[in-house]
Amino acid sequence: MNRLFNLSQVLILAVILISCKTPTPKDLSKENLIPKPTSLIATGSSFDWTARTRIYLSAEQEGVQAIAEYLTDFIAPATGFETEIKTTNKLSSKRGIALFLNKDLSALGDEGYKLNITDKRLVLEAYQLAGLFRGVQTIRQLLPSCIESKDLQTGPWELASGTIEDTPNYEYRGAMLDVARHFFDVADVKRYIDLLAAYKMNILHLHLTDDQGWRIEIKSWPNLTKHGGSTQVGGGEGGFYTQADYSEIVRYAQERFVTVIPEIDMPGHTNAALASYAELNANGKSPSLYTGTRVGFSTLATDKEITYKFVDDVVRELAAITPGEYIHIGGDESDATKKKDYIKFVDRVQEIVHANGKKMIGWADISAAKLNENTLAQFWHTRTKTALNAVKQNAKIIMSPATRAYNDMQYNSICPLGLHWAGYLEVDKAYDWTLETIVEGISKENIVGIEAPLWSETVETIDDIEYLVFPRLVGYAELGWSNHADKSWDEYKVRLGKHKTRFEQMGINYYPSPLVPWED
Ligand code: TNX
Repeated sequence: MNRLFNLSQVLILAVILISCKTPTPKDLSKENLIPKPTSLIATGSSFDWTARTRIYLSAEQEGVQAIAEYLTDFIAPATGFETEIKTTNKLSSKRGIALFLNKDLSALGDEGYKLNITDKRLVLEAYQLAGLFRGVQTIRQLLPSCIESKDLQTGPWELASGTIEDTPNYEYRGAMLDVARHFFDVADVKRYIDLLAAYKMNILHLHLTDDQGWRIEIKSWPNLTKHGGSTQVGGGEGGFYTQADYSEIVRYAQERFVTVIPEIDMPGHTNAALASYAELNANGKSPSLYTGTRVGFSTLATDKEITYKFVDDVVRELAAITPGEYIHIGGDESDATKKKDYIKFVDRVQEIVHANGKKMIGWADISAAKLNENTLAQFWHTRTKTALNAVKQNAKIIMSPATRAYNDMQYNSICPLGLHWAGYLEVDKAYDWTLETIVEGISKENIVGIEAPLWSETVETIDDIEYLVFPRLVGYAELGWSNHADKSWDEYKVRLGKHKTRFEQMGINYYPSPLVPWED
């Protein structure tokens, strides 16, 4: 037969064609990254992640392998690729993906990273592991949205070429979840952590106790969960985390470079504890469990020694399973505690927290007491005096102004979930403010960062959580991370709108605000 080419010639040609496939021109500056990176230079080409792409690590960098595996696990369902991870000491000569720590990049800090993408290589480097992990989230957003799918997709998996150098503006970027008013199980909390991590947030504040429920096992006071954890708002069955459950949450968060900050709200918001142990009550009698939504009616007996034994036991057990440096002691809305008793209580609790090797956070109401310099005050309501008092004492502020940062505020008057005591909070209002100008007299050097609380009086399921949190959380992530001079709602809303398919592929039950130009 008179064939033009024999089989081996065809194969050689095919290999040449595949390896010479011209990269699709792509414009990195047109990608819709959230949070917006610090600096970005586009080079007009693209890197094609194929089934043959490998990830190279440099030998002996502990922890990098786990991040590479997170990335390969993440892309596996949609791409079907089993990306090979290899260690090499010739990193710079390899085609493909390289992931490594670089001790010369200390200027990037703990969470900054550098990404350099050409048609042949994708290089992610950082000073610390957290930086690599944040950079992986950028890689994630540079891939097509259907990378988020759990089902096999066709690709191609091209990333626009260029260079990104990126560091966070604020070190504290968090979200709170109230698991006391309604309880959420470990799987729900993991989902919440995944959503935070996708947008480079680094703090999960768990509001573990309140009038309606005590949600963390304390071995020396077992009735707290046995009785105090047995119900929730509306009278449902409630629930609690064993210490092993909590440790599992902490571990899962750590893998995503998210720090868990546990809150035990005191001396008010304590009905569940008071119902569980009569001796914590001033009159020595236990109240009934409470399943309504009023606030400000309960208080620990601040002049009984047993109260401080209780606080010490709780803080000690919690500190032992909390690797993060902070314990949150609540301190809000203690309307049933006399002011002088409240001050004495906060002073003593601050000492207890320190004696157990941790630093204290409290809602800014705690600034009535004498705050240590390493205590953080979380600003939440419109009484700015609380935050200004804390700053006067050299304490730093976590910004959570209810009118702007409360994920449990309704978007508008027909929103089926949430409250509106601090006003309605549409997605534009939630984004269009700055941390350093929201309270007069408090500037950047006084602020550690931002936190968006989600109180759960009206929130019962993970779908409910997602509806209130998305898309506002994405904006909070940007407010904490990015520092771009041209920040504006009009620019941001377009970028946000382009995350529609991504949200859908991630299975997020988001609020499709009419103010956002959503685009497939
Ligand atoms: C006020 S904000 C509270 C919470 C409520 C919340 C509802 C704060 C420190 N305390 O007890 O759940 O309002 O938005």
